[in-house]
Amino acid sequence: MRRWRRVMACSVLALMLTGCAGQAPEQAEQETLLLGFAQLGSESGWRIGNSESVKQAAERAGVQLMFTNAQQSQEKQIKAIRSFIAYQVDVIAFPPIVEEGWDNVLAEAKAAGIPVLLVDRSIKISDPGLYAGFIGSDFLEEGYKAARFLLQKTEDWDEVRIVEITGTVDSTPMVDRSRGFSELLTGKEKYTIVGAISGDFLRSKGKECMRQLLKDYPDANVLYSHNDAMTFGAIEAIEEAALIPGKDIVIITVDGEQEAIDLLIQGKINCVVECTPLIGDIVMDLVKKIAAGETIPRITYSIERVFSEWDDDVMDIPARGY
Ligand code: GYE
Repeated sequence: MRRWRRVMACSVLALMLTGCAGQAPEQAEQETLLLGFAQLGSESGWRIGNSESVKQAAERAGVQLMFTNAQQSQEKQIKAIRSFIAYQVDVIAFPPIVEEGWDNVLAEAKAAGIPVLLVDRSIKISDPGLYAGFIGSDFLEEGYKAARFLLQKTEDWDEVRIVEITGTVDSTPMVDRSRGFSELLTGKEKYTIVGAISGDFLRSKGKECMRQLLKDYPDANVLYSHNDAMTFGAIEAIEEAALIPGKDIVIITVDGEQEAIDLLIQGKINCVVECTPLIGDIVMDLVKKIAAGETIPRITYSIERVFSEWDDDVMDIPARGY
């Protein structure tokens, strides 16, 4: 077990970094596990829900949290991790914004004896010993789920011309959601992905991308969007073009934010592949195990479902919480 440490007053940590899970004053001198969490940004409702989940779970679990927000910059994320190393936190957890470029900073964490948990997104790395494990969604499976819905929905169509709005280039969800989706369509002649552009998981860019895609491929009849935020923007562009979302263009989205479920109920979205950001409690469990020197599974996947226009229970879907 690494140095579980005497915790300084929260206000001192807060000077250095934003966000600090509350600690009752009488607990302040107890041995407490200190977790550095380097969030990647706040690009979507999903991400904001994820940050909340981590903060609330830390509080529930009595874990002292140093929480940073890199505002979509890998450089800032690396800087935050370096500050956690300098501060000698017990465990570092972070969702890597992209897959490459982590070798040096993770080698530094290892040299400092600080274990690392990958949350939400994964990495490509030469030495797999540089992190303890991964907790998040199976993005390849999400791509398969999206394709399975489409195959069934378009069974009796002659031609399926798909436009794809992808997430942040070289991020795990972007790579695997694309790969899983196209893998199941390969070799099926009537299916063509006519155009794909990255909308960086942002609502504003989703709208821009869809405007461009409708201009370039006016005969597209399906949109596969890698997250809800971009889908919301794309729906605005579709309606601007006097087309009916969910009818003229079949829409498949990933995440399952409340707003996406509402649009599914309205018939503007046809299929929502769930990807849950509410993984804070599992993160804390794993962090405690790692800090106690226990081995954790290499991969822990969230259990997720698909919501679609064919479900009888769409009206009864419990509030999503993000
Ligand atoms: O789908 C998107 C967010 O990495 C799974 O990132 C996450 C993705 C999520 O911005 O909304």
